[in-house]
Amino acid sequence: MALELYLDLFSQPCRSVYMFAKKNQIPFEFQKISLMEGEQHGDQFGKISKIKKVPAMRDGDFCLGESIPIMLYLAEKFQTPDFWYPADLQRRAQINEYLSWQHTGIRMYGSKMFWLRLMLPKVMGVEVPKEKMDGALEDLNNALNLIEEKFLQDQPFIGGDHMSLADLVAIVEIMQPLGAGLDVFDGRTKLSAWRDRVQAFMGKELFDEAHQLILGAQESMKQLDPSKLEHLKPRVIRLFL
Ligand SMILES: N[C@@H](CCC(=O)N[C@@H](CS)C(=O)NCC(=O)O)C(=O)O
Repeated sequence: MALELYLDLFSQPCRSVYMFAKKNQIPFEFQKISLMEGEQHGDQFGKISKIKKVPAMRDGDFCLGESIPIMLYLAEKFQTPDFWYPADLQRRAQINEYLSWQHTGIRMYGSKMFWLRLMLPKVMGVEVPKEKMDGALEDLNNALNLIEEKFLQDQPFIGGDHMSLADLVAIVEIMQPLGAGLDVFDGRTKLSAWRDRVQAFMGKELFDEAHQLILGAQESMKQLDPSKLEHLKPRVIRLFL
């Protein structure tokens, strides 16, 4: 049975797993789980992901959730090049530092911006108080400053001289607010130059393909029937407002 990846490319961690597998020519079957339609709550998917979140992976009888362990599993199983997750003790530790920080350090701020700027006000008809938006923007900017000043410093990549898992995980998270029309690269020359290096390394075709859904969200959401998102409303409001 082919290795299966359960993904929705609206999701940041799904995009990193998707691009990692594609870039490393790892054979897999793409199993689409639509978050907007609540497919992650289904019983069938519950057998694949104990936490009912994407990304998830099935390799034979073995199932795994969480993007980082999935990519590390794929890296080991398919012996991907060392630079993704270097064997060198201190370089690996630096990459681990970013991979541990990002969950709470930036991912949630990128998601929050997507929901506060686009989904809640423009799709679900929920008013977002100005102070909530201002606070979210400040959190996101602080996280981006930290990436530029502390993680990147004057290195070409977060992982040092070469692209690594840390850079892949970072780029998909930093791209998320663009889906809601917020250009986080505007005025950030260091971050923009890094984005260009990551994009060139991954290949523009793969990069664009992986980000097509999120970058087209403002248009595609206009076609969506808002009543289909009612099931998400209470949780999103509790999380972000
Ligand atoms: N820490 C996890 C995050 C997984 C996660 O939160 N996935 C979200 C999409 S980005 C999800 O499946 N949400 C569905 C839900 O919470 O109902 C990872 O890196 O894989």
